[in-house]
Amino acid sequence: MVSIHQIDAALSNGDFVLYKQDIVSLSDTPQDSGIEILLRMKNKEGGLIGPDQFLPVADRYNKIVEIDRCVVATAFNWFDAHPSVLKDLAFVSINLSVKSLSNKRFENFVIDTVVHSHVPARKICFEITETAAIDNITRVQGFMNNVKAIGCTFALDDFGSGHSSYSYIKDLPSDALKIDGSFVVGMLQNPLDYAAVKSICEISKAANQKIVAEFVENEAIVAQLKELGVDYAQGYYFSKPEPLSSLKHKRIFNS
Ligand code: G
Ligand code: G
Ligand code: NA
Ligand code: MN
Repeated sequence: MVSIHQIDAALSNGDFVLYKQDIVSLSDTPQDSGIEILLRMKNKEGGLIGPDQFLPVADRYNKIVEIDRCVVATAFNWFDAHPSVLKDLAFVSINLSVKSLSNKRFENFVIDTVVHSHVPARKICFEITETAAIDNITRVQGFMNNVKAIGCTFALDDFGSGHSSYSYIKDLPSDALKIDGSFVVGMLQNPLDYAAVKSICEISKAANQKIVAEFVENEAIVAQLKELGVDYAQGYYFSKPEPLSSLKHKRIFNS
């Protein structure tokens, strides 16, 4: 774990770096695929560390909303500077902590950023990641409804694990569920994991939610997910997290 001083220093020195991982459409329309933005932090040695090393510390010191603000600002700045990259992306998912959603000033900042950007709002999906149970459901509903009103969508991240429960589908106006990767990796070996994936698929359909599976590591799982009606897959089978800036060079390899 890093210290809160390192996090503060990283925020003021611009040492947070955006990575991305592909989210691939499982229908026969690859143009529907998108990316998730993933956060990394530069450490003293010049290496990069992942969210598990700094988000728990940031959470304890109430710095999450500042980090989410930094991610949103950096991502929109980057896409406004590289608009052609968006032609190949159906959507860009950005993680927001559920704690940030209870902050009205953060809501105003998000709406202001989306409205003043050239990124089409319909291409932005916010993934709600939970480090804690939602303590003010009315405020979270307000955030989601106001941000949906300008055209963005929402996914419930890591669905089925931690605090994320079926009641959130009833209470929150989400558009997609992301099945927690811990159920997906071993779903062909472990009947309990398979049953969890299947039941989340069933409830997703009943609730008219798109379904995303993460931690998809092989072709056999892809085939099973297609059979269950999963819409999107993300994982090492398709691509590893890589710097967002690598998107600039994508066309060179494609054409
Ligand atoms: O990429 P990695 O496996 O390290 O990400 C682990 C988790 O950290 C993700 O599943 C996500 O929930 C969270 N995360 C990644 N990037 C961000 C971010 O920019 N903001 C927030 N709040 N959480 C993030
Ligand atoms: O918290 P969230 O689920 O958004 O973050 C996903 C994290 O899981 C990323 O940090 C990434 O490094 C990791 N990850 C991505 N794809 C795979 C995968 O196929 N298998 C495993 N085990 N981990 C993955
Ligand atoms: Na996520
Ligand atoms: Mn997840």
